[in-house]
Amino acid sequence: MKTFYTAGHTAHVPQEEFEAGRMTPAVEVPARVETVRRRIAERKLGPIVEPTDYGLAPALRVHNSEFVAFLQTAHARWAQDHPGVDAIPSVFAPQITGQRRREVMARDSTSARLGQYCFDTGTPITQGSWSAAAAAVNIALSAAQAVRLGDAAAFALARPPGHHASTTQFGGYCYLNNIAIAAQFLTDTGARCAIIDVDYHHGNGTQEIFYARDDVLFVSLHADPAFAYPVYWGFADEIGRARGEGFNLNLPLPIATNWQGYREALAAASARIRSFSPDILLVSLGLDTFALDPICRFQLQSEDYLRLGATLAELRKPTVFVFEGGYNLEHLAENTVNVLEGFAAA
Ligand code: OKP
Ligand code: ZN
Repeated sequence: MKTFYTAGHTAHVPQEEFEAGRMTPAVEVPARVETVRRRIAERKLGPIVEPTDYGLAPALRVHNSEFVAFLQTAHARWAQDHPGVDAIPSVFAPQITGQRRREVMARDSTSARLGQYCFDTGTPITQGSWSAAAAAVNIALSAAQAVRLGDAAAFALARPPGHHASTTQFGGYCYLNNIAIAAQFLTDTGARCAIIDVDYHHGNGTQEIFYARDDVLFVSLHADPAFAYPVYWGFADEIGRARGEGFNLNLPLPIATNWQGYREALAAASARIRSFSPDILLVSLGLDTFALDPICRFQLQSEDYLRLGATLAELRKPTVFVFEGGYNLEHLAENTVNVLEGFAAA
């Protein structure tokens, strides 16, 4: 299996996020991808390949163009007034709509723009966020292209992650939705795509992007939003809208879910994917379901990731793995490679 990777991600070095009333050290850091890259090389999983540049057009198929334009210049604008600190929004006013919002936006205030295009305070825009986010998109697209051209599977070892980024908002450590852009790119070539999101957190951005559509299936296993981030999304009654009704499946799971509980939900997810009959499966591969993850509360063990990979392989579909969360730097590489090896061995 090819792994797509570029050192471009190291330009994105968030310092701190605002969480639970104070600034805390960032957990979505360059070492995450670097440790996984080293283990893939050690385990001889396959070649590590630089991505191709696809430009911005694929991202603009799923994201609002003003949102993307803002992301590109946000740090430079912010730095004029706040040199040396990352950009984090401090004002959110979703209730201000219509004419008043247009007036405020016309004033072009960076603070209003940040609040408009972001939904949390945990996703700082750093000097290198844009270039890294754009590189992550190219990684996901390159992995998608490899599978489209006949590889049985490919791994997009990308950061920052993407699954929380919606059409018009960044958040949850995500700026551009790597997997949604890849799925749209494949759909545009005529492939029928299903996305399974196994990150601990609900992929609210991916859900939103495809919510009213029946051509891309979104299935997510995640911590119940009743107790977990992203709080507002991921409930079981979010089933899609209009033509998309029945093409969004959320499987919220309780605190302390272990492999026994996880495998049951995975069986339900697999059944829906089989009935959808995709040409290509895309996996939002978060490893933050691990028992020792510092910010999450599930109980999967390292050997369970071999089982997860094997279960995904049983779907017998060309598969694009796209890296998302996972914050235990000691075990992240082992767990990630276990999924890929479990998949390849099945
Ligand atoms: C990104 B990915 C909860 C704070 C949560 C944001 C988590 C983003 C996770 N107390 N902060 O899905 O792994
Ligand atoms: Zn996560």
